[in-house]
Amino acid sequence: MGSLPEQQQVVFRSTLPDIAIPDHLPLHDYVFERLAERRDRACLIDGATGETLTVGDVHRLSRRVAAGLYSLGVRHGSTVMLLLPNCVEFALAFLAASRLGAATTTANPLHTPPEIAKQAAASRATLVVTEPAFVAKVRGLAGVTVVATGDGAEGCASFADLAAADDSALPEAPIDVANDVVALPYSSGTTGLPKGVMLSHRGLVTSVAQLVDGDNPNLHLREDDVVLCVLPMFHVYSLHSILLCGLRAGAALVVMKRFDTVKMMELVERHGITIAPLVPPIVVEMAKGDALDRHDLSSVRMVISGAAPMGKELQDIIHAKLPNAVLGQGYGMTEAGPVLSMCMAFAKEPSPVKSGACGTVVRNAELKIVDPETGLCLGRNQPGEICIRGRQIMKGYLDNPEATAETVDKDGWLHTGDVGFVDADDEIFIVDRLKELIKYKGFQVAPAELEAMLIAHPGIADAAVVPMKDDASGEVPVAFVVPSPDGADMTEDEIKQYVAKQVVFYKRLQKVFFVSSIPKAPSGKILRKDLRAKLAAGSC
Ligand code: 4UW
Repeated sequence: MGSLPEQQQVVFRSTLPDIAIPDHLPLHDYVFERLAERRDRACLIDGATGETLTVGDVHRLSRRVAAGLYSLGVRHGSTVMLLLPNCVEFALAFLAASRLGAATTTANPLHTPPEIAKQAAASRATLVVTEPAFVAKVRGLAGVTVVATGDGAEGCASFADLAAADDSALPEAPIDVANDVVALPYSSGTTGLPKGVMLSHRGLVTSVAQLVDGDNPNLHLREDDVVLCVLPMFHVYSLHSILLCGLRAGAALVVMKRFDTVKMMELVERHGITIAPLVPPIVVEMAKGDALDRHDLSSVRMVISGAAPMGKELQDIIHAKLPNAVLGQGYGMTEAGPVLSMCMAFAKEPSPVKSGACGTVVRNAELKIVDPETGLCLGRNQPGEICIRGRQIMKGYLDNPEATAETVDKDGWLHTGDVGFVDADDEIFIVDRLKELIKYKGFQVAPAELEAMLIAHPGIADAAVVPMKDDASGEVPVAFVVPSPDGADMTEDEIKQYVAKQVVFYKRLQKVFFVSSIPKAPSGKILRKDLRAKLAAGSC
């Protein structure tokens, strides 16, 4: 990837000064740095039972779980897979793996067995922690130890036993903070299939610090804050900005297993939740109906949205319904470590922001906007590809140097595949996406994965999958399919079923259009923009 001499670059920085960020602490030591003074404060609250673990409990239990995982063979450099809905055990297992110098790869427990098997194999996971309900999905994985939470499951190690392990002889792992991977989420990035995103201890420490550390933190979480944890921890937004930022700031987290509007509002009332990190589809749900009016949500002082676009109209509706709360957006991407920008109205000393903006670049980072055609840097108010540089970005994709080089250039700039601009007040607006990615309620759908599946069908000669706008979900995947001679009488339903059987619900095709050819560039690249334009024009 070409780049300009540094002096020709227009680089945007945070409006806040840089801060000192620890570069020697492993992630678990960093989040527990103030353990001594916080030992008795509430840390993780189970939303269903109200059971509360203090900071001291979480620290102690994560050490014991580490000892338990060690006894099951997890070592420095191993990979552990968490296949869990939101639960306290998720946090304990993540911190325990970090302590051992092992990486955690997170997966949606609703994924199908083939999807899980692919990620387990690619990430070289040797141990999976899951709930009894999902044990059947991982029984077939060769050479993988399965740990079950709750009441346990036959043939599995029990999480309760791990949490009771003797940690007195737990060896100190020789963690190299700059290089050892602590989290290995999967993301398709700008193109292709899902890939393991290597986030190091130092990278994640940097990204958390960029939000919550310093005298005037960009995301001001306080020790007396109660943070709603309804977004799935297996996604980097929740893992980073709820779990890790919450732990670092010493706030309490209310862990909710699955989303339900009314239950969520009940929890807000019961626990006096002050911080609500959400995604636009949940905000849409809240804006609908009168549930918001029937509950007292006056404790909420901050509503954070991210992972998908939230327009000005929606932001204005919620603002009118929750006048006590500051509402704003953050912008993240798994590969960016993950946060690129955060709303400045969330800072300790806030500045005013505009509806529809997704924040200002975080501290200790550089952001530029590049013309995708020429590679030249653009100035304010000119839309182009958003690029970010800093210690927080990923080390690279696991076992995939080519894809890494396509995403992070030789000067260290990560090219997001998002189109946006920076306005006169340093606020970032995202206006389009160059990359293939489809986002269903903030979840990633990689077109390449569905296209490979479609092309493997004997009745299909060629296929392309693109996003279609959808009010409830943001975007949904739809396919353009060229039938082969064998597939002349195939129906839309047959194709939808064929895909649905193999994938998690949000990757299901919502529509199939039969076409005689797929538009392609001379290089063979699918002209997705043409297909998206066709959809938008309703000419399919
Ligand atoms: N507006 C428009 C946004 C926005 C957006 C993301 O699944 P990934 O890889 O990652 C994420 C991470 C989101 C996130 C993490 C931590 C955080 O604090 C925060 O803000 C509160 C958000 O979504 O998908 C990355 C892609 O998702 C789109 C964009 O295309 C990006 O490249 N995206 N945030 N506010 N689009």
